[in-house]
Amino acid sequence: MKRVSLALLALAGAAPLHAQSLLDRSPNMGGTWVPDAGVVQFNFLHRFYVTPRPNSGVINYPTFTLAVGVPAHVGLGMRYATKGTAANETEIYARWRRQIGPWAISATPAYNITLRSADGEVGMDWTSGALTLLGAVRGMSHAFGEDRARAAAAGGAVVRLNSYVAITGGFASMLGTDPGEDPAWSAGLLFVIPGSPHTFSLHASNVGGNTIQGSSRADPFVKLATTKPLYGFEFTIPLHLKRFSPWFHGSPKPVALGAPAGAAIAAEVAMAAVKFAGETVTISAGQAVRWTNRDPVEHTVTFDGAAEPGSPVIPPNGRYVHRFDKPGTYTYHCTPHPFMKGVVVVK
Ligand SMILES: [Cu+2]
Repeated sequence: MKRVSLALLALAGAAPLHAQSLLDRSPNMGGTWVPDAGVVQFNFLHRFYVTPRPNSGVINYPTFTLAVGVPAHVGLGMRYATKGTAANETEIYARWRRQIGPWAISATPAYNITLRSADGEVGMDWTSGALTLLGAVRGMSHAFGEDRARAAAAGGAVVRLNSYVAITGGFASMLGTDPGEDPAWSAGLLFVIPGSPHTFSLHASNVGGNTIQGSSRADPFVKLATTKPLYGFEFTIPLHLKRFSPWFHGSPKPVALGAPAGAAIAAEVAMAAVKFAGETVTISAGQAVRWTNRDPVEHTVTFDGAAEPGSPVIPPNGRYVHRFDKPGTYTYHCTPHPFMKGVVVVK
């Protein structure tokens, strides 16, 4: 449980590349994406084009993905594309992922309910510093509503400019293309929203519905409808199941951490709304500070430069007391949320 909760904290914090994020893949590739265990991932992908004047209108192509991470690096998911290869195209899938050094491989058996097709993908990616290269082979038992098994190949790249911004591109093609069947492509910018677990992409593509089949060739219906690519965005929302535990268990039990050792508590600091309330407190040597976690997520009190031993993970409704024996200025932060900062001045 502890390992799971630490993984959740990592996802909630500003450590985007440890968690699965949009910065791991190009818009038309599933990559080797598996949500961390105990996390429900909701991705909203929205593409559109605008019809010409005078009757300008926005034609929308949304794809929703709902996936849950279970132990052993497995994700179970469902995709729903309102205007995919077929109307209301629905695909269910499982994905298993394994990391070996810079390589990650994934196997994704899937079933396209709408097209009654057993689909699947084997994906692989390789990361070196800022660069991730992706490749995938796909198979489908009943491609695009026909009684015909087909295969496709896909590739892409992500270049991370820093921890928060990346550029990406990718392509996919059916193997043995039919006349008039064009490859799929996507290109865009990927962002981590700082201080949040959300990632965001702004991109262009010629694919309407992002299922295994839909993302394997240019969407012929899009091609009929417009000469331009679709523009769009994807937004990722990881929901940590643990956060909902108060719905089922009431308020978490109070937990007291640290050793008061008879010291007078001279200052109280609340941890609320992912901030240390009262950023600077001043006490005298030999006195103690008490931190109280009023957030539904875990925090820590971690001193910069190992000036003092820090706290263990402080659960919701947890308290931590620490006595300061030596005068000085002690700056600290929260490990999962490094943007949470505070100062204790000891006179
Ligand atoms: Cu925190």
